[in-house]
Amino acid sequence: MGIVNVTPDSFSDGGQFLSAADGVEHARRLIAQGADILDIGGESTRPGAAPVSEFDEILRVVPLIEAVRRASDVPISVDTMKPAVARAAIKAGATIWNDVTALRFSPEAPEVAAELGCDVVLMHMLGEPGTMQDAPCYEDVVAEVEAFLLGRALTAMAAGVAREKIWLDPGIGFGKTLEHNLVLLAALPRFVALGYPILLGASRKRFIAGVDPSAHAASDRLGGSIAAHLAGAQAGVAAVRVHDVRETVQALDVLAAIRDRTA
Ligand code: PT1
Repeated sequence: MGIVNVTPDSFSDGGQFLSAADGVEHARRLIAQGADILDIGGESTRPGAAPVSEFDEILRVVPLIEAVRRASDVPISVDTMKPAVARAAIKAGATIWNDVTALRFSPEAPEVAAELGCDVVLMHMLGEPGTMQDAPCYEDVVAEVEAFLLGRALTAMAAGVAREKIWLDPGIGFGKTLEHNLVLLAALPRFVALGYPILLGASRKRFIAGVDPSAHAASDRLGGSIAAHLAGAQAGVAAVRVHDVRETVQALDVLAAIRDRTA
C-alpha cells in the first residue's frame, strides 16, 4: 500500500497549490513502483498534527481519488476518520476506508461503514493525535491492543459490516513508546492468528530513531522501515503501508524468493 498524502506540508511548494495533478503524478509513480493499493489521505494523524475540517478534507481527497480512478484501476483506500469524508471518497471510487480511530470518531461511523459496504481498516490508537505520545501507558500492550481491535471488529459487525470486510492494524506510533512499538512488532504473528487481514504501517516513523538515534530525519529511516515491514511479511501481514514503494517491493520480493527455497 503506497502512501499518497494530500496535506499542505506534503508538497515542495509548502502546500499553496494542492492540485490533484501533483497527487496524480505521485500516485502514478507509486503504481509504477509496484503499489497494489494507494492510501489517499487529506488529514495528517502523525503526532501533534493539526485537525482539518470535513469540508477541506473532502476538497483535498475527492478530486485526487477521481483523477486516480480515471488513470488506473488500482484499489484506493481513503485515510480518514470522518464518515462524511469516507462517504465522499467511496462515491469517488475508493473501496477501502482506512480509519485510524477504528470507527470511533462519531457515533454513526459503524453504520456508515456498513452502509458503504467497503472494506474497513480498524486501527489501534491510544488517545488522540495531539497528545497520544505524552505518556502512553499499558499493563500489557499486546493484550490491550488485541482486545481493543477485536472489540472494534465486533462493534463494526454489530452495525452490519461483514466480517470479510474487516482489516486490523496495531497502529505503530499511535500512543506507543519505543518499547511498545517493538513489542507489538514482535507480536505480529499473534495478530495474524486472529484471522483478520493485518495492515502494518511503520514507514519512516519515530520509533526507528529510538533504535538508531542518528536517524533524526524521516528520510533517514528507510532501513528501519524495511526491517519492520519485512518482519511483518514474515509474520504473515496482508499489507504494509509505506512511502518507499520501490525499495519495499524489492525487499519483499527478495524475502519471498528466499522463502520459496526454504526447505
Ligand atoms: C498506520 C497509519 C495510518 N499511519 C493505518 N493508517 C499513519 N491504517 C497514517 C511517528 O511516530 O500505521 N496505519 N495512517 C501515519 N501516522 C504516524 C504516526 C506517522 C506516528 C508518524 C509517526 O513518527
